[in-house]
Amino acid sequence: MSISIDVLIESTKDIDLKSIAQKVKDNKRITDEEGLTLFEKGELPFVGALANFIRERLHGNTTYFNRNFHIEPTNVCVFSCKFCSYSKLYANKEDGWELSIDQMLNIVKSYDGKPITEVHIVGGVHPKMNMAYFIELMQKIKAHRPSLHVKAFTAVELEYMFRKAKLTIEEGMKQLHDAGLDSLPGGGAEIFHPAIREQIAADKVDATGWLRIHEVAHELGMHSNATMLYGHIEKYEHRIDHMRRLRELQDKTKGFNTFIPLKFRNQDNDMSNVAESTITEDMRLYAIARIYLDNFPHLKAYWPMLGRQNAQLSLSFGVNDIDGTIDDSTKIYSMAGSEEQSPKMSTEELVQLIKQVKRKPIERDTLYNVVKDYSEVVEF
Ligand code: V47
Ligand code: SF4
Repeated sequence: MSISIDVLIESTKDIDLKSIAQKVKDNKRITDEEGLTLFEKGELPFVGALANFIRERLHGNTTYFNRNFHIEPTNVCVFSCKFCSYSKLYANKEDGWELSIDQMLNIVKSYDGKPITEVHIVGGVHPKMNMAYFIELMQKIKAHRPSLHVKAFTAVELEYMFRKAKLTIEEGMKQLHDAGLDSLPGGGAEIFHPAIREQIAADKVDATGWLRIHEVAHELGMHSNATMLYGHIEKYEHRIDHMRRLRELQDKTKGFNTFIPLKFRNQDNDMSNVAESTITEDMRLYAIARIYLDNFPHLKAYWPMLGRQNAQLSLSFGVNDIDGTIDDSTKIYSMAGSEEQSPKMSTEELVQLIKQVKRKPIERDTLYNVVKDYSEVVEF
């Protein structure tokens, strides 16, 4: 059983932390300064108790997952993010892969008859894979399986596509939406603050561009996710700056579904000299994100990156979603040294993982409509 919020407030000596705990109890928004205070002074049990309180208030014991698969059209990329272990520069493209439309459609067809609700399509930024290419892909996927939710393209891929096609964001987004694009994943956000972004992802879309693309998607009625790549050279203030920009946009559009912190992994990239964050820092970040982002309905732990046991642990630090049953075509993390080298988990395994820590497993679709309650299911 979790600690009572009244006991927590009562027993907290530090006056700043006490006042934050009171705000959480009263369902009031914390300020940027208070967010920073949590990073600087909030120990894991304290922030964890607050995040747990918020999670219970929002979702009870429900933990969501979905049934999806990933397609990565290419790992060839015109950009050169320092943390990326996955991309092959266009100049060295012989080392990379490029899937044709038919190959991608065959991946979709390989899930025919399986109860999958979503395809997640994200890859490198290949100069030849343009608007026309992806419009055709969207149309063919929808013609084959109209009910499959297509969550595709980071703002980085979209900005490049629209720029090459000489389209405004509004025009480009509308064309893709009309062709079948349903929502946007949260990638490419990294760290918005220019002082850090210029050091780790200098040549791709900046914060303003990333946020504007998501805003336009929201204006068209689409939903999206937001990520933050943390645990490298950023400071606490940059994390708060990042989350502040997201919270402001969410106040305006209410179009974000979930926030997904992505732990920096240091294998085989140009930032291998940077140590990875500790599990304590990871859990503190989840908890503080849950407290600060009061207008984000969901907080997701991406289990292929964190590993199964840490994903379970995160459910006690504000997380209410552990993504999906991903097949082993997801390479971006395994190539960077993530916990799961071949991330594949059956629905049964995912359900057991959630039940083991006394949470209620609920399969959702991309927009968090309930597909199936697995609390009582024993036969798969
Ligand atoms: O933007 C790249 C990250 C992201 C590394 O919306 C790395 O449901 C850690 O956005 N260490 C792409 N992270 C993936 C992504 C995503 C994943 C899962 C779910 C959703 C969703 C979105 O992968 C990139 C970047 O931040 N990444 N390299 C690395 N070395
Ligand atoms: Fe390209 Fe994405 Fe890797 Fe950056 S993170 S180099 S945009 S594939």
